Amino acid sequence: MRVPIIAGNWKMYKTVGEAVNFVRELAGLVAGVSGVEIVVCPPFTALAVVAAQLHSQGGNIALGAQNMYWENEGAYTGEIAPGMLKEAGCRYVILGHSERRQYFGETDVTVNKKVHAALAHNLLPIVCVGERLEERESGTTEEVVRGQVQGSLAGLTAQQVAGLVVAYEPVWAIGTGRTASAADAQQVNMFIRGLLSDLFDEAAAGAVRIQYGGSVKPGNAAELMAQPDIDGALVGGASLQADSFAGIIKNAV
Ligand code: G2H
Repeated sequence: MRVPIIAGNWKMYKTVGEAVNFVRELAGLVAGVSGVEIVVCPPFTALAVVAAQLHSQGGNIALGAQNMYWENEGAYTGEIAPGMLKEAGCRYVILGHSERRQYFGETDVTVNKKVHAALAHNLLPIVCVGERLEERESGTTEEVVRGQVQGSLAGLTAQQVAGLVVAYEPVWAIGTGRTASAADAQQVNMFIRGLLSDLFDEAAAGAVRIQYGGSVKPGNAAELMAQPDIDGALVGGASLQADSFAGIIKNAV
């Protein structure tokens, strides 16, 4: 039985003050909600204060980061190390988001290094994969996703794969208001689970949680989450207002 995981990817939004107010409001809205794991992923600057706020209010919200570098420390101006995220209170880290791939040159090779580094520091990666519009239209979705999954998860053990999260985010559905249909999302998530069974083993594939991401809203969350291979959502725009994020969370259970 996989517990669904709803993660809010705030991207480059919210100041420290806004972040603290947000988690205070969200806590009130989701108090007592069970059967779903809730994660917020603020910008780096707000991680420590949000961690402190989550700790002081108690409750059921975990913390994640949106990216990290794979080295433990060093002369890497502008980068953040896995141990720093752990110390700041993170349990999760989003890796290989399509915006990182598109604007910051991330590849399956760099994502793979980050995945290994995160696991070595007891951070659970949320590994993002997904095809671009032209790839979907040319019928290469599965080929693209297969390459990303294979490359990003290379060298992991089945046990490590069982504990992480994969987010299927078709690039054409991100921030566009255009959501993949529940059936389309289910089809790719099922493909990913089958692939993980081939690459690792059936137990890992059965345990790994595979989210859908791309314009998830309170209105479409229930149908998406009802699909057998969709185990939660990675939510961008609709995670920035506490009421809409809480609506998605409640519609996921
Ligand atoms: C996809 C998603 C969150 P949005 O990037 O990762 O964003 O929900 O705004 O499409």
